[in-house]
Parts: sequence; C-alpha cells; structure tokens
Amino acid sequence: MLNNKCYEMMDQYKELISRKNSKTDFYNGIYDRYAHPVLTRDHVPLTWRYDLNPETNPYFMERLGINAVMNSGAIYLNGKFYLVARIEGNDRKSFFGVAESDSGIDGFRFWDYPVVLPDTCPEETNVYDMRLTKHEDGYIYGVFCSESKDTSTDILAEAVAAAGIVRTKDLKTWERLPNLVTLRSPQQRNVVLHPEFVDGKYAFYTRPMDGFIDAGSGGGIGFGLCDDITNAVIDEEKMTSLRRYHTITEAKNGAGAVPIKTEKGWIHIAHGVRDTAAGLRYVIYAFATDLKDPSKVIAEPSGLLIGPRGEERVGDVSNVVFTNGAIQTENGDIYIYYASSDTRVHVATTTVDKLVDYVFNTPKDPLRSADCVAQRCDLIRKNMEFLEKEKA
Ligand code: M1P
Repeated sequence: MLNNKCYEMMDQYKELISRKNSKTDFYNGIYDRYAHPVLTRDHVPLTWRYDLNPETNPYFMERLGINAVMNSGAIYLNGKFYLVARIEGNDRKSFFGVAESDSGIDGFRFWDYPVVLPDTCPEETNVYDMRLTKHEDGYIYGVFCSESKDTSTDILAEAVAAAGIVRTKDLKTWERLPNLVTLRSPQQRNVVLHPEFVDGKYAFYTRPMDGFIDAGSGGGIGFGLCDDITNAVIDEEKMTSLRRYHTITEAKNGAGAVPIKTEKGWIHIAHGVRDTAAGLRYVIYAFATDLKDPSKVIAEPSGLLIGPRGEERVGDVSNVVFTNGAIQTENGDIYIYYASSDTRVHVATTTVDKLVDYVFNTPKDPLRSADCVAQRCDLIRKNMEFLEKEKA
C-alpha cells in the first residue's frame, strides 16, 4: 500500500503532464511565448525522487531531490519532439534525461530512466548542456560540457570545462567518444557540432575560454574543423560572432542551438552575456552565416532576440535566458527551447520565414548611442511619411 501523500502527488504529476499550454498575449511579430514552462523540476517522475516503499520510507520523504531542470538539447525524430534536459539534483550534480512530447509545446514526459552515459572519464565531476546534432554521417551526436576539478591549483572552486562527445542512433544507447581537444584554447564550453561536413571535415562551433568562468582573451564564438570525430582535435579556431564593447555579448557569448539551414544562410540562435551591478545578464540573440562558409557572419540583427521577462527573471541564477536546442518541423515551424534563470525550460515558437526576415532585415547594432538615435529617427521619419501617405 502506497502512502496517501504519494497518491496525491501522483495525481498532481498526471495533471501537470497533461496540462495544455497556450500562447500568451506577448507580441513582437517575431515569436510567440507560452503561458507555462514545458519542463520544470516537478516534471521529474516521483520514482526518481522518492522511495515509494512505506517500510523503508515511513515519512514519505524526498530522498534524492531535484533542484532544477534547465538547458535542453532538442531533436525532432519521426514526428515527435525530444528534449535532452539538464537535470540538476539537490546535490548540485547535473545529468541528462530524455523527455518526449507530441506537440512540442506541452505534454513533455521523461522516460523511465535518466540517460546513462558511459563512465569513461574518472576525473569528470559534472556534465551539462547537451546539444544534439543530427549529422549527415547518420549519427545523432550529443556535445556537452564535461567539468572536472582543476588539479593544477589549490583553489577549491577552480574547474576545467571541456567538450564531451557522445553519439547514438536512438537516444537510448550512447557511445562515448574522447573529449574534443582544442590545441589553442585551454577550456571549452557551449560547443556545437555543425550538422554537415565542411570541406569534408567535421565542423564545431567552439567557445575559447582562458578560465572556467571568464572567456578572457576568447574573442567570441569560434569555428574549427577536424578530420576524425572519434579523436576530435581542432587546431585553428576562426572567430564567427564576436564579443563587442557595450553590446549584449560584451562579457561572453556562446553557440546555442544547432544552426538552422535556410535558403539565405545558416541561422544561429546563441547567447550573449553582459555584466551589470546585479551580476551577469544572459540573453538570446540570433545571427546568420554563409551557407558555403558557416564561419562567415553575413547578418547580425541588433540586440537581443529573447530576454528574461516576468517570472523568467528569477531563479537559481537570476536574469538568465539560455538556449541549447531548437527544432524545425517539416512545415517550417520552429520551436526554440530556452531555460530561464537556470531553473525551468520554456518554448518560443516562430517559423523559418519569420526568422529569416528577422535576421536579414533587422538593422545592425550601430554600436554608439548617437548612431542608434539616428537609426531610430530614420525609422520614425519613414513611418511619419508612410502615415501621411496613408491619410492622403
Ligand atoms: O548560469 C548561466 C549559464 O552559465 C554558463 O554559460 P556560459 O558558459 O556562457 O557562462 C553555463 O554553465 C550554463 O549552463 C548556464 O545556464
């Protein structure tokens, strides 16, 4: 016989999983926001958290609590939406869980067990933020942050971030490959595998960093090629989307979702970070790169695409929105999965046509207030002239 509270919580869980989501009245013409997050810590099944046996858990205590569900890789397979979410236990360790949904906006349900990755790195302490790439070589790759203690220093909190690589065909059986080696960058996080070969090679978006937190001399999102994914080594990292003074990418930036191929170019949805008196602020932005040379930026709309709004602004690491997964369906719909404040996962929906229009027709950041005012005055003047004509 189960504890009465257990029955109650099972009912609440079912209600949560079957809750319908709906668009909010938020409007910017670019994407829609939704009333409810698609994944929260309450979406994690009770069997992962509680010992359901009253003999061994008479008070029905949560034995292995979950603190947050956040940054999720995303993939669309056989008409279903899959998220590989970062799940953080109360013990601060993250791991991955696959959640699937028919609609992409609600009904996400975790599979019975979390992802069990081959334990090939004894020094690895934490894993998080998997990007899922359906590669033209036939595999689905997961590239994630593999974090270890920095043993070269006595400072307790110092860590080393590297890009771990796994591959699968079904999201169930995962083969672990050696971590990516970048010969010129000591640390890596936010690494994304490009879905196509470039010049016959595997291509990665990287984020060169001098330290665990600071990008340091890292100038932005990098791009590098390697011959062999089973022993991935990148020598040169070219710069793509740059960090710039007094912009949303001043402190750092990083690749997010796997780039989306469109007729006009690859569309990238990334994150940019600036420092404020209240700490770092993370926003999501977009840019496009050349179809033949995906390292070459060809369009950069000004400013942020998605910023933390309302309750999204508050959580474990407040004032953060972060994406590492987006899905494009056959009909051109786009689902951008983003986490807010390192606490829960949301979806924003748009279309390929809208994203292309946004990325290619939104003006660039002119980088100075005087020029921004001129840019805005130009828009106002054109609008005034248009309104006059409409009246006539
Ligand atoms: O806490 C905000 C984010 O911080 C890191 O991103 P970045 O490497 O750009 O600083 C990541 O650890 C990410 O998981 C986290 O959401």
